[in-house]
Amino acid sequence: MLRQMEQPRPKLFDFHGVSMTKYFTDNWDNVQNFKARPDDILLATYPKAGSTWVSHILDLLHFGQTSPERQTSIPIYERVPMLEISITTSPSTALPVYNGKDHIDQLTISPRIFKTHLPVQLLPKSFWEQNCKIVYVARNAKDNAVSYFHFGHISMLQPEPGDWSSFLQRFMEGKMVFGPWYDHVTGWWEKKQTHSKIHYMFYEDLIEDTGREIDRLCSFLGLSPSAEQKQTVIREVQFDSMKKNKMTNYSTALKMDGKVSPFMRKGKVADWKNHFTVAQSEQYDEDYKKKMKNPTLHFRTEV
Ligand code: PPS
Repeated sequence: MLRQMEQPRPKLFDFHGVSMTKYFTDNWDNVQNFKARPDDILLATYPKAGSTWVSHILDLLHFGQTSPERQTSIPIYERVPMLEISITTSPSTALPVYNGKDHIDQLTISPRIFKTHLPVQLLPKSFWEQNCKIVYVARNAKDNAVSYFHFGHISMLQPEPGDWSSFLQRFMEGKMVFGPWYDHVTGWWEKKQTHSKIHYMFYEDLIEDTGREIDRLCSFLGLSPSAEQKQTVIREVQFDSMKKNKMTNYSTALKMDGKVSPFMRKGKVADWKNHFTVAQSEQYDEDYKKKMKNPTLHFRTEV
């Protein structure tokens, strides 16, 4: 059997018009038949937009007072599992069998909180039928691309990222797991205009003022934490706290090689400036203008 980090990387293929790898499609029929509950809270993001950050915020807000042992004993990716992930056995893989949908079905907490990276058009219909609350987090494309590039080096569930310039080209072409960033953020943004149960957040806003964003989130969720509880949440979700915390920094995750690059890498806005050349940035901005046509959706590439 191959060792964990020597596994072959998965291939990208077209799946209902979106690039995917088998780890997110193998359990597709079950995922599409998922039975949501009206009080479920779904966190949706494009990969690398801050889902772990907001997972921890949501978990602390709901269970920080009543079940504090959760935060010290269960890794964040198990407290807030991912719906579509599915790892099945094969002779060439050393990964344990796991699927997010079964995990969620077995959760005994209420409300259940779980996440997805699916673009809006692929979300199972039960979420709309049950009118669940959905929190969407978006991050500016340049930083999102940089974070995704580094993640490609450590996640065995991703295709090889290649060098930065070829990765950026593929990011612009939408040849990424979960498809084009442009369609993802716009699709969810447009859905929010007609669906009141979607709270759309920006990573940059969270960086700028975490307390303000937690207040907005609480008002969407109908939560009223005490001032003290809110301060505790703000403190525990700071980048440095989460980076040190084994239950949030992914150091316990088998499918990642944190020695190459840590999961909690930088946690900043505008790190793209350390990766994009001037020419790449200009070419990118040109292409961005063509793809991002909705005048109401704005991203900040610095704060
Ligand atoms: S994943 O793999 O899709 O679940 O990744 P995701 O959690 O969505 O995104 C990872 C990036 O979010 C950063 N992060 C944070 N930034 C600021 N503050 C806090 N607390 C925080 N927690 C996670 C993480 O560092 C990744 O961004 P980069 O730019 O790579 O550092």
